[in-house]
Amino acid sequence: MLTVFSSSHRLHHGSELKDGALTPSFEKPQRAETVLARVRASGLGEVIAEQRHDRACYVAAHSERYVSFLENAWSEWAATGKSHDALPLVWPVRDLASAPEPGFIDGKLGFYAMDAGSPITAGTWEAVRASADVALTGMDQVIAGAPGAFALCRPPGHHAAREYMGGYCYLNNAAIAAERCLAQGAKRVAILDVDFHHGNGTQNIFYDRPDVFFASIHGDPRVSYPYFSGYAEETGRGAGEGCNANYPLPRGTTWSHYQQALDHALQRIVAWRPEFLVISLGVDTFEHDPISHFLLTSENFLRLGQCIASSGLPTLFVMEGGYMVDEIGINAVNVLQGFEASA
Ligand code: OKP
Ligand code: ZN
Repeated sequence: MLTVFSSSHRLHHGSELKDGALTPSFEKPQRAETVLARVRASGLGEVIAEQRHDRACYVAAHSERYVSFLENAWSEWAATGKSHDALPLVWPVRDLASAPEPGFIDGKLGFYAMDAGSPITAGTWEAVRASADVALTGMDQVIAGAPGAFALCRPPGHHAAREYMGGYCYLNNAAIAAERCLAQGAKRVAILDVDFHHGNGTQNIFYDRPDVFFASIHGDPRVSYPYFSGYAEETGRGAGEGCNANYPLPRGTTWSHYQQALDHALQRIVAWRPEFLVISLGVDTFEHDPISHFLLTSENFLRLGQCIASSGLPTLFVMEGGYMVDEIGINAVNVLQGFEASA
């Protein structure tokens, strides 16, 4: 299987506000390097660089003003004399939700963010757009006939909604890839999110859409980030009613229980008859992940890839989370090798 990788991811390394303290982000450059090293060591296949895509490919999944914000945020922040990471500190909650976009960077940061987990640094935009280009380049391979491809994206994307960043995510790489299929003539695309955290951003982007089916298996939002979405009752809206499926699972979930949700999600996807499948591939469901609470083993990730292959769909794997840096390469590549062994 072909892997797409961009060295530009190294331009993005920042801090997050965690448990009340500013600390180096769990989402660090070493993550992508570890996965890349495992791809090469395992002989998975060729590794190619990303091809630059038109900005319109990003605006397909986001609003014009949000993409402009991402492009300009660092220079507006730096213009106020600051050189450390930009993080939001005030948000438009409930009764303030219809406020207009502020004209100053401190206000814009909160307006376009769901949390203080997505720092903007000098190199962030260049890394973010390269990550989206990695997903687009991988999707182009699958559209051209590859049965599977791996977009080794960093930073990740599934928490990024049409108009906000959050949870280490800025542009929604999986959503941008799905929009690419539709722009190239596909009628129906499915996205399955197996990251530990609910893919709230992807759900937001496609919530009222009948042409994209979104399913997510994740930690129950009652006790797990992002806390405010991912309930089973969220099934889509309007023309998109019935095209959204959430599988919230308790802390401590092991493979046997996980696999039941996975089989159900895949059955629903196959019955919906999509032309392409995009997997939001987080491996933070691993038993030793430092910020998550499922108990999958490295061997279980091989099974996960096999189950995905059983759908028989052309599949793009898009890297999302996974923070046990010593193991994420093994676990991600296990999914891909499990897929290839049974494709
Ligand atoms: C991004 B991805 C929990 C802190 C959560 C943000 C997690 C973002 C995860 N104590 N911080 O979905 O892997
Ligand atoms: Zn995650």
